Formats: sequence, C-alpha cells, structure tokens
Amino acid sequence: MKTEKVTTSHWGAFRVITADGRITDVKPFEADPNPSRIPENLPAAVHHRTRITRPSIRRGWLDGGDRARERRGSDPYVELPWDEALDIAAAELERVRQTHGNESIYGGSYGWASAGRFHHALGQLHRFLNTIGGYVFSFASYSTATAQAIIPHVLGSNFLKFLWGSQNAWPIIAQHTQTLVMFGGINPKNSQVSMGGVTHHETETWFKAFEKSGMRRINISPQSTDTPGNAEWLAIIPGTDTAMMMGMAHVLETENLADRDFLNRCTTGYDRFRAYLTGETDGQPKTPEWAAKICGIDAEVIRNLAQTMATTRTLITVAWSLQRAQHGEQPYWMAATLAAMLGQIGLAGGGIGYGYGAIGGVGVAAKRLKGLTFPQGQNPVSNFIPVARIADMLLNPGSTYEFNGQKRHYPDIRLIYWCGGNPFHHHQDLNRLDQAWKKPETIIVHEPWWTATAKRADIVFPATTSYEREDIGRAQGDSYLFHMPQLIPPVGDARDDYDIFSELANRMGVGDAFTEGRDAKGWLHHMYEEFRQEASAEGIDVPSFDELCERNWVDLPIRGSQFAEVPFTAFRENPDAAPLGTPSGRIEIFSETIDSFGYDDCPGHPVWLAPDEWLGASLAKQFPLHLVSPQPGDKLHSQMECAIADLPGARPMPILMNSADAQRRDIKEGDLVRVFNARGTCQARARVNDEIRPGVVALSTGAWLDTDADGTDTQGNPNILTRDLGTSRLGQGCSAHTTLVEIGRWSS
Ligand SMILES: Nc1nc2c(c(=O)[nH]1)N[C@H]1C(S)=C(S)[C@@H](COP(=O)(O)OP(=O)(O)OC[C@H]3O[C@@H](n4cnc5c(=O)[nH]c(N)nc54)[C@H](O)[C@@H]3O)O[C@H]1N2
Ligand SMILES: Nc1nc2c(c(=O)[nH]1)N[C@H]1C(S)=C(S)[C@@H](COP(=O)(O)OP(=O)(O)OC[C@H]3O[C@@H](n4cnc5c(=O)[nH]c(N)nc54)[C@H](O)[C@@H]3O)O[C@H]1N2
Ligand SMILES: [Mo]
Repeated sequence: MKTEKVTTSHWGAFRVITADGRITDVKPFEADPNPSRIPENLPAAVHHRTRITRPSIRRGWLDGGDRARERRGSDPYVELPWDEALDIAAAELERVRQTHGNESIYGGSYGWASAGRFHHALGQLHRFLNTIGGYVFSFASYSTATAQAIIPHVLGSNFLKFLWGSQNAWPIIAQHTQTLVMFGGINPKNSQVSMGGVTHHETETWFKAFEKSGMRRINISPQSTDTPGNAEWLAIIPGTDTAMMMGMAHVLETENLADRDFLNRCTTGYDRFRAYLTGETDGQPKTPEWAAKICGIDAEVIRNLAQTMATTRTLITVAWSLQRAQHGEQPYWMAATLAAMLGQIGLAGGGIGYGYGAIGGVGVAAKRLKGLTFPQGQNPVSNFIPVARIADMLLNPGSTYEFNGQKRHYPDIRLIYWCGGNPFHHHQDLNRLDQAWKKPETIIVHEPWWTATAKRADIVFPATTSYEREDIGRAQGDSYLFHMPQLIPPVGDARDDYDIFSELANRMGVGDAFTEGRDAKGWLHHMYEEFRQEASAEGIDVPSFDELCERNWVDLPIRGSQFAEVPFTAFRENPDAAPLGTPSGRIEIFSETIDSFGYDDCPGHPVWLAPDEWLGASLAKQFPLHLVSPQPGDKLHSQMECAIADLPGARPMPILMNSADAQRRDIKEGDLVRVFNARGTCQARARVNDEIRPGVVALSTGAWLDTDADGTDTQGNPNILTRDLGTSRLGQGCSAHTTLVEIGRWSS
C-alpha cells in the first residue's frame, strides 16, 4: 500500500512516500519557499545495510575479565535476543551503581539525535538515568559552549535566551540596517537546519531583499561562500577576528567616532579597555596597521570600514564558528565592545547579533511558545563537565581543572551511556578520544546505524528512527506544529529509546517512576494537552490532538513582522530602570568578575591572544595550512552519511583549497590527497578554486571515521586532525577551528 504524509526534522518538513513498509521517495513540503535537499538521502539511509538490526554485545566484553577494552573498535559482536541483552545491561548498570556510585556513570550523551518532542533520545536517557539515581552530565553544547560562558558576563543574559529573545529580527534588519558586518558570514547552508526544525527557509530571500535595498553587506570570512549573493568579501585569516575588531575600535577611539554618551551611560570599564587599545598598558597601540599584519586585511580597508560603521546604521553579526576556537571568548566579547563603541545597541537594525544563519530560527520574527517538553526529573548527582572536555575527563579521573571561576574535579567514569549522538564524529582529536574511550568498564549505546561510535560500544541497542514511531514536531521560532505519524514499521528488531528505557527501568525496579504508567501514546497526549493549555493562556488556539493527527500539520498565528521587537530599547533608554543581568547592570567591557578569576587566557577585558595554531604561529612552518571544518551543506552532521558515502566518488570528503596552494603542491581538482599533522592523517579529495583564502583549507564535518591499518581515516573526518583543547579556563568550549595541517598528493 502506498501512503504520502508530511513529517518534519531538524532540516524542515517534507513529504514521505511509503510503499509496502518502506520509504520509497520524498518530496518537498509545499509551504516551504526554499526546501532543503537533505531529506533526499532518507530512503536510502533508512533501509541501509548499516542499520543495526539486533541487540549486539561486544565479544571481548562478554568474555569478562578486563573486558578487552583495547579491542573496542575492532572486536566482533554477538547478537542476542532483546530480553537477554536487556537483562545484561540492567545488571551491569546496577553493578556499576552499587560498586562505584552514580557519579561513575557518564550520561552527557551530547548530540542532535532526531527531531520530535517526545522521542528525543537525550531527554529519554536523562530521565532514565535520573530515575536510577543520577549521572554525570555535560554542560552546554559544542555549538555555543564558549558563548554560553562569556555572554552572561558581558551582556547579562543566558546566551540561549539572548539568541531567541534579544536579536533584531530579519524584517527589522531589512528596514533599518545600512551596513551588515558579518564575521564568519551568514550562511544559508547552515540555516537549512534548526533544533527541532525550520519550516520556512528564508535566509536567501532576505538576502535578496537586502541586495535590492542597497544594504552594504560585508562577509568577513576565509570563504567567500559563507554569505549568499554578491556581498563584499574580506578574506580574513582564521582565528584573528579579534585583532581586526580591535583595529576598528582603535579608529573609533582615535578619530573621535566612539559614542561616548552610550559608553558612559550603558557600559562599564571602557577606560580599562581603552588603556589596552591605545597601548598604554602594553606599549602596543592596536592600530589598523597592527591589526592588518595579524588578520591579513589591509589597514585602509579596516579604517574605512570602521568609519562607515560609525556613520551608518550598522549591525555586527558573529557566526558561532568563531567561538569554536582557542580563545573563542575574545571575538564574542570584542564584537559586543565594538558594537557598544558604535553606540547603536538598542536602535532598530543596529548593535550586535550572534548566530544569524548558524541555525534557521535565529532572526525569525515569531512569538516564542513554551511547552511540549518531556520531563526529565531531577539529577541527584551534581558533578558535570563542560561538554567538550570528555577525553580530558576519561584520561584524568580525579584531577582538577578550572571552569568559569570554579575549581572542579573530573569524576572517575566506569560506565558511559550514549543515546542520540556520535562522539566519534563530533569530538576533536579522535585518536586521543580513542585512547580515552578504552578507560571505562562499559559503554552502552543506542543507535539506528553502525556509526563509528556504535562500533566502539560494548552493548549496542538498535533504535528506531523518527519515521518508525509517532511523535509531535515543533521548534522555537517556527510557527508550524506537526503530527509526525509512524510511517514504516521498525527496521529489523529496532525499538524506541523509550521502550528500551522502560524495559531497563522495570528490571531495575523503577518502571513506574520512569513511565508514570504511560505508554508513548499516553505521553504524547499528556504533553500535547499541557502545551495546548499553555498556548491557550497566551491566546493561541491549538487544535485537539486528534484533529492535529487528522490534519498532519497546522500553521499557528505566531509568525510575522508584528512579532519583531528591537532588542535593548528599554535598557538604552534608561539603564537604571531596565538594567542588564550583569553585576553592574551595564554592558561589561571590563568584568571585575572575570578579572577576579585571574585567568591569563581570559583576562578582565577583551584582548588579542594569538592561538597556538594559526598562520602566524611557528608551527605553520611545518604545517602551513589552516584547516577550518565547517558544517556540511548536504546533511546534518554525520546523519544519513551512509547513503551519501555510497554515491559514486563521494568519499573521501572534498577538501577545498586555493589554487595557489594546490599548484605549489602539484595538486589538481579531484586528486586524492593526504591531509595530516602531528595528531593524525586522513584522505580527502581536492577541490580547487579561489573561493577560499590562500593558506586556508576547508574540510566539512560529517564523515564516518574509518581508519585503515596505518590509522589513516579513509573517509575524511576533520576531527582526526583537530586539537582537543578548551577555548580557555573560562569557557572550556571546543577549539575545532584551531588547527594547522599540511596536504600532499596521495601516493600509495
Ligand atoms: N571539527 C569540527 N567538529 C565539530 C564541529 C565543527 O564545527 N568542527 N561542530 C560541532 C558541533 S557544533 C556539533 S553540534 C557536533 C554534532 O555532532 P553530533 O550531534 O554528535 O552529530 P550527529 O551526526 O547529529 O549525531 C546524532 C546521532 O544520533 C543518532 N540518532 C538519530 N535519531 C536517533 C534516535 O531516535 N535515537 C538514538 N538513540 N539515536 C538517534 C544519529 O544516527 C546520529 O548518529 O559536532 C561538533 N564537531
Ligand atoms: N546543513 C547543515 N546546517 C547546519 C548543521 C549541519 O550539520 N548541516 N549544523 C548546525 C549546527 S549544530 C551548528 S552549531 C551550526 C554551526 O554554525 P556556524 O558555527 O556558524 O557554522 P560553520 O559551518 O561551522 O562555520 C561557518 C564559517 O565560519 C568560517 N570560519 C571558520 N573559522 C573562522 C574564523 O576564525 N574567522 C572567521 N571570520 N570565519 C571563520 C568558515 O569559513 C565557515 O564556513 O550549523 C547548524 N547548521
Ligand atoms: Mo552544533
């Protein structure tokens, strides 16, 4: 029987055609003006030979003893019936809890999993682990950990709240912004995606409108393609944006273009910063000429741009990528400082914005509605790690480290439980993670596919995908509400994460506490009714659950220019009456709090700190190319990679390099190349053009790590090369973009 239904995922809604229990085709969703092509790989991916079909336990782990931990990644698996595998997992969880306590279980389980409000893998895992006594959790995300640490000190707001609530919306930018200065660009390739979905893909439409209206758009990025249309391109050296911003700040300060009134009324600590900017404190004025030598952009260009910014309505935007780098706190802090000096924060279309384009929901004018959450309960364990410090934690149990003013200790992890993420895709320096991964006694993973992570687990449970179960779809900044019907039966013996956890909870004597007597359908009704009531209290009518199921989707009246607000207006008008959440109530250009931490890698005001790896480092003599590793345009991270990897010539991944760099190495378009540094090696396929700055190469994330006998990754996963280093003691975010490499033609 053939069916056609709409469903949604992180990349938006699409139609799914099924026949005889299989997904046979997908079609765009008619209400989306610019649908993503990501779902085109779905029919091949869902039924792919790499699906995990049965519960599987690693042979060496079953053998007992030290469980042959060094064989993780190379050991065969034994398939077991569900009941037996669940008994084993429940007994092992109980053993670890009893012997080592719940602080020995790591359940951070970072990852995007799938959309859908109930079957969200991480939420399911966290509720389960809370029910059995807690777990060590992870703080923040690979996406924005550094911003989440620095922004509250500077702008006084939780970064995620800032993201959704304190940014100029697209219609306001279109109407008021004259100069749009984009550090790291605004890339529609990225705004294809948003957590939980984005139904209207509209970034490119807005950019067409900006172009038409004559808005000046400046893409400051190593890649010209980081902004749509014909924006001006300033091809900056990666990792040096802070220096460029300081060069601009110097112009504002010395040419009397800084808004003194705004600085006096709305900020604190400008004097301390100015002494650094002008060189009073360190003898080095941060002139455009000084900046030019670091960032590779002409001093005159920096000067002219600063002057333009001071005399036109200017919005400075910063991509998230800039803070996924060593000292990633600095460009975020410095951009806010530069915007404060321009004095346009709180004016329509002016000021500062973070993450436009990074995900689709940012900048969308919509009413934010709460709800549709699956309750996770309370975690009795208080210890956590900053999310990207996982290998440090596993390698150094009991040791201390610093994080945002705290001295903390790493727990001694005996069991890792991962559900809904792929650390052997996403973590930096995968050879180091591989070593760290050998430490715990047991690793349990739920996955639909045999990813590199599943292949390194001890107990592997096959999970359904969102097409194999019923759910509800809704995302922040999106006005659509979806019933996500079950489209096909589970592939193989896969089960829903919820069912797996319910079974484990039953075996551990906490079944009722976990399920509260509800099956999946019961939870969907329960969560939906709560949401419906909350929406109703906000004056929004939401259909009954049965009606939603019938209609498949509804467009709620919560999107449009009428929901666009200019952020910071009340603060700007009267900062005493509407203070920010910082200690001073003002924008903190100097932070007494951060200063009191005494971190030389993140002192009391923004500073230029050269990263360990950048084109100006001595290491660049040996590894002369700066590797940036952006998100892939044709998929979400490593999801559905199996289907793409099957396409002829698709793997290893393409690496983009400038023609001058290629010529020097005798590399031509399409050549197989070796990308390497002291941490690792991968293969890649050369893509040669001048859309990238000389000296910089770009290899997107998302390949499924697959190493040969020499340890070379044959697929092209950049994380075999990246550095596993906290951004600073403040943020401890990931530093993926701080990586030098060399490239040569593949010769064997
Ligand atoms: N070098 C470099 N590395 C990076 C980045 C970078 O810029 N450069 N970016 C980082 C960032 S920002 C991020 S967000 C991460 C992304 O890294 P991840 O979020 O880990 O990547 P995904 O591929 O989305 O992993 C999600 C996994 O969940 C599985 N899954 C899907 N649905 C379900 C389900 O219902 N149940 C279960 N149990 N599993 C499910 C998928 O099959 C997939 O394996 O990568 C980070 N890594
Ligand atoms: N299609 C698709 N979209 C996605 C995702 C996906 O996997 N696929 N993932 C989503 C997720 S989880 C996230 S966190 C966001 C990430 O959103 P971002 O972090 O904004 O995006 P990236 O693609 O990592 O990087 C954007 C660009 O930054 C530039 N860049 C790198 N280093 C520097 C630097 O030092 N200075 C400057 N000026 N530019 C630099 C690179 O040229 C790169 O192309 O994307 C989201 N959107
Ligand atoms: Mo992310």
